[in-house]
Amino acid sequence: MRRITLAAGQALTQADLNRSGALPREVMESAAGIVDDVRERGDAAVREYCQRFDGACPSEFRVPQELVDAAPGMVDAEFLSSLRRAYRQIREFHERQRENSWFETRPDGTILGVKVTPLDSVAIYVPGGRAQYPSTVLMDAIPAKVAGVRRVIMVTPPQHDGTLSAYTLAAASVAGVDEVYAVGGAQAIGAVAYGTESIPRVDKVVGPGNAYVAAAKRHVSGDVGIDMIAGPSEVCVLADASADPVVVAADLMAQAEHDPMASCYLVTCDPSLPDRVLDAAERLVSQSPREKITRASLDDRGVVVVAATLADAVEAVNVVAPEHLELHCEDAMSLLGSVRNAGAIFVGAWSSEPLGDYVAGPDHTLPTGGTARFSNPLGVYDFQKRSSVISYTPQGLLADAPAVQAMAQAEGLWAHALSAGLRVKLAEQGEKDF
Ligand code: HSO
Ligand code: ZN
Repeated sequence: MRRITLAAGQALTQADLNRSGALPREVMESAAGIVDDVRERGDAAVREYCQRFDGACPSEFRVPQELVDAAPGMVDAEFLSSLRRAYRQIREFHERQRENSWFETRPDGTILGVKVTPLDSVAIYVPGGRAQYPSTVLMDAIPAKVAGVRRVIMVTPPQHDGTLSAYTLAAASVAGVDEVYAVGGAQAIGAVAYGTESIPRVDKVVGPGNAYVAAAKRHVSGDVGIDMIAGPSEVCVLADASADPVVVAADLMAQAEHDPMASCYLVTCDPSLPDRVLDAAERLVSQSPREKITRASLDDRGVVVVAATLADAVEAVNVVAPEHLELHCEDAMSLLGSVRNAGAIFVGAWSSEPLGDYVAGPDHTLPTGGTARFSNPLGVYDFQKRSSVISYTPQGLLADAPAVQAMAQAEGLWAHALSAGLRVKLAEQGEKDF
């Protein structure tokens, strides 16, 4: 891990972090080419890319519903009951995010409000291939279902034999996904954005994926809704002298093992802690079946920041704006007020980040790459849209029309003034059935 030592009052900078934020141009171009080809040639193009990138292409992209329904019976009982526990807790958490329509009536009877409507159809992208992420199925599908989306389809790359894992299908069944398609990569994003003969076009596509998926989402954005562009996973542990170095090491490794590109940050005001954490990590990592990935992430992308005071350390965390933040400090809850930028905040040493990955309830699709400065965890709000509602009475019209006329005149918009002015006359004549 690279070490940065800050003098008292010295701020961490983006340059110190050396984050490779933007998607490489070759990736953007290649993903755009695939999406455009799928848009033009439909299933035939999807088939070709599927064969080329996944090494297999199912004869039908749609996974028969009987297979999805049967999947919970194919997985071990402990996994299934854990999945159901996770489902309940994630659903309960997301129920609180549901936004309701609201209306208010002015004294003159005019009604104003917001009508909240679920999106008609969405696609959730679930990464696949080597890794299996049934947890991501729950995290992406549950908020959509809680929002009231009628058609939630899932797209995920097939395994080398062209099938999907029973774990992923079981999660789709438990989460109530309506249709499952064994298709991944940029070609899946193109398919759900524009529709093909066998894959439906949807209103929005969400969920994490590799750089090609992210680039494809950026390319289709505007024609179809997207959530955030997800980058590699990140964790930042803010620790003081009270932290247990072995626990901190395990938590850094839990993120590092996702991806050689995952970024782990250790921010501390205890100069002796980093070496103790790194020693512990060295001992643990050799026991990991994912040693290579974990090491690559920690060695190439890990950063240790040693600040002079706890307050400076918290400010450094705000500059990192990590996807996940763990607070391993005495009286961790008291720091919460000064943390401004983080996707999910795990307060206190008991709050292991993997609890949030799987079962706690909050969503694990979170802003990465510093975007926690301005964006949110995936939530029910991503699947609901709002329409303004405006309903005037004659009294309301008479009160507001002069302002409309004056402003329309200033803007040189004659018919705007006419539209309000005509109604003033009608209201004054007491025309009721207009
Ligand atoms: N930590 C990952 C989510 C995940 N972990 C899925 C395990 N499975 C990104 O938030
Ligand atoms: Zn994880």
